[in-house]
Amino acid sequence: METPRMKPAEFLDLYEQLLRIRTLSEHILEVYQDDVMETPVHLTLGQEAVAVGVCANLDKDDVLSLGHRTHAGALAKGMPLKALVAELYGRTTGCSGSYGGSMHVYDPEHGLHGSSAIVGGNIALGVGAGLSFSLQSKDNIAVSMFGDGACDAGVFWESMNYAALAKLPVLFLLEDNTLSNVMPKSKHLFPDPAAIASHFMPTFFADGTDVLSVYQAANEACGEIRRTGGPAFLHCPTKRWMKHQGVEEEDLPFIHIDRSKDCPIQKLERYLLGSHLATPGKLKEIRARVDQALADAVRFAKESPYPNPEVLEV
Ligand SMILES: Cc1ncc(C[n+]2csc(CCOP(=O)(O)OP(=O)(O)O)c2C)c(N)n1
Ligand SMILES: [Mg+2]
Repeated sequence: METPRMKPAEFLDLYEQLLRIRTLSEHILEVYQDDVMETPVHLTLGQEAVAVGVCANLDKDDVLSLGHRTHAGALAKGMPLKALVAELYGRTTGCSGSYGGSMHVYDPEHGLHGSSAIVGGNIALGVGAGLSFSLQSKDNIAVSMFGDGACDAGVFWESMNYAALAKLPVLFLLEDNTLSNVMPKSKHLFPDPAAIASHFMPTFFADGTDVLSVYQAANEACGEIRRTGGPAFLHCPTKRWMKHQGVEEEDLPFIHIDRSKDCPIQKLERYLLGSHLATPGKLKEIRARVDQALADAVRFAKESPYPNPEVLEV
């Protein structure tokens, strides 16, 4: 892989973003059993690199369309941590005013126009955003981010067909953790979506556990979309560390995870230290900043009000 051409500060920013998402997951693991978050959670533990590597190539006005597994994408696209944490705690200051929870996050200011728990549904919403950009002659990109399970849905194939026909600036981002809930890909998906996509749009591939690999591939894919105005496909195999939903570790016998080798954060740490882009002291400083930001966000959430039941009266 070609090493991305970035300034040292940009490498460190990727590190901080990965850590911010991971630290939130770890907080959820700590408190979830206490019933303080009345929302199902689909954690992004181990999968952080896909969203971070792609979003580092996007502008604020570019759109990211998310499914049910939202935390990494929302934060990487720029949603303030406080807004997401308050939403998880069910407070009115949350990104969806407490009505959405983990699966329905909303922050149009940062290109997050709502996420969908209908598997595959958000892919078409991303295409709609791409159509809107195209009709307005804007050179923005819409990213539809989805899992291998969503590739089983007709809407996935229809969306790619339409985006290619109408030449829309859409990045189809496959975050492939090889699982649809507990079902392995070999049992739920026959074709290789990237191989088929490659017949009608430029197709890219990245190691989804390596943020630099994702950054580089997304950089090329986004460059292609901005140059041609048409769609591209990016396939990122990754690993899900937790069960599909909730806070228990994955224990499917056919899933093998090495928490050091497969960890996007440790991978980047090794690269930063090995190439002298950061010192251990600098990384420690970033970790402290991220911990403080999470503590502030949790305090903000806990001090925020729950919704007033009267708002539900018609
Ligand atoms: C249309 C539809 N069918 C089924 C479900 C139930 N469901 C929720 S998540 C999920 C698996 C999705 O797998 P994938 O798209 O690979 O995403 P991942 O959870 O792996 O991130 C399923 C089947 C749903 N929410 N919507
Ligand atoms: Mg999956």
